Amino acid sequence: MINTPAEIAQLQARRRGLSDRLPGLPIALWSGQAAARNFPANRYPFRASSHFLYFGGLSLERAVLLMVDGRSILFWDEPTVADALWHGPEPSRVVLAAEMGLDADYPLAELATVLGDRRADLATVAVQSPAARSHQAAILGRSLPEPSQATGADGDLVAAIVAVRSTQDASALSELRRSAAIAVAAHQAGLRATPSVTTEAEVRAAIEAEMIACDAHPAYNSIVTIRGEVLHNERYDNEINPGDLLLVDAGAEVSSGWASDITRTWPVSGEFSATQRAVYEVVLAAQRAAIAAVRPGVEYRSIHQTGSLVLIEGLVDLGILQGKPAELVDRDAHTLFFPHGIGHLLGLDVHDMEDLGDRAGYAPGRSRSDRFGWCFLRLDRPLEAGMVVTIEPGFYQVPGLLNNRDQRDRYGDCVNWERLEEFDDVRGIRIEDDVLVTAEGSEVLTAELPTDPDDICALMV
Ligand SMILES: [Mn+2]
Repeated sequence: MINTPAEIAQLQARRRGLSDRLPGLPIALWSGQAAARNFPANRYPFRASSHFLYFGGLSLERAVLLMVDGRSILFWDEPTVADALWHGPEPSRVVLAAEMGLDADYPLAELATVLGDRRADLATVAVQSPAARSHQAAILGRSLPEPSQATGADGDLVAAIVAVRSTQDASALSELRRSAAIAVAAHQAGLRATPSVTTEAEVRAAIEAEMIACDAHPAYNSIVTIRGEVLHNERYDNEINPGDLLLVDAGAEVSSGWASDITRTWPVSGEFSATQRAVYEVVLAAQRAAIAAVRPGVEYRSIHQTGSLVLIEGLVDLGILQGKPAELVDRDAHTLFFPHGIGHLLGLDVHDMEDLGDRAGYAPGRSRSDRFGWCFLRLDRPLEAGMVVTIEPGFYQVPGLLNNRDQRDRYGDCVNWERLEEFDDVRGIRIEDDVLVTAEGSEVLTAELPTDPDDICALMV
């Protein structure tokens, strides 16, 4: 057995939670299928779509989970003799259906027959895999828009999925904790490796080796860079030298699919310069203030606001910004150095449910701001106990922003440009933890990895 009896009961509870929100509506979730590299048998790694995984509990390929009239049914083709030859023996469909806690199982080709005239009412979520999406369209007899554009029964399904998946149950939390622990160990391995290697690629290797040794892998393309100001830097070809800050944003995906997402920034030499330390302390103060504000009922955007204010206060104290902090925040002056949102939902996906556009991240009736900086806020909802979010403020000197004529005109009076030049060894700093909203406040799932600058450096020896 892969799933324990408690996990099977949890899967059944998830499916009941979904069906109860959509009485009478038949629901089918497709798992998707792997993409070929150059020929079908040489494939990119397969991972089932997160909605299938969440309600089905196993990462089966070319499978459909049907929930209809209080029953949950698996459609999946038994492995062939050739499959057994190349991939070894696999459990039969009936065994897998039992592991998923399902009521029945059929070959995939019987989906249309079992659905019968309920086919016309069927609701689903479009999957990424083009092959699986055409199968969806064939079964439903209609084309499927992107999930973010879903309307009618599909739109109702999206809303119900968001309601169920937004807060994490006991099984999910146990896997999220496991994923967090692996990401912590991976960062520790990266810290230990730094003094003895010369390239970003080697630090990345140490980090990802730790994940792979735990039968996990990166939940997204790791960022391991001395060019931290490139927000989603996915290159690893720089040499690392004393004097550089290394920004590492790396999280694990465990075998069950659950993710973690941690960022730390450390000095390659093992010692922060005075200017690096000063800015690091400002980002850390912003992160701590934001985490301290996390509790049920609080609007996530107010946490972004709190972090931004503390960041500005620190930059005013350092003489980089000038003016009254509250007024600077109102003018969005923090976006010069902290242009992104303070975090996002975390779950099976690192940006959980972002395949649904903003339908998970934004409360009904809300949409993205058109203000620069605020437009990158990925989460704008009141927090609820059981949600897991990241808190990840940063400070970046992005030449394209700081030298932009409009920004210069707008914020020229807020910045002491001469003073800023003294901080030219600070290109990018981000500090990110994974935070569970609890009834009382919050719990940092990644707290085992310190954020204090001395404690971080102590892990490098
Ligand atoms: Mn993140």
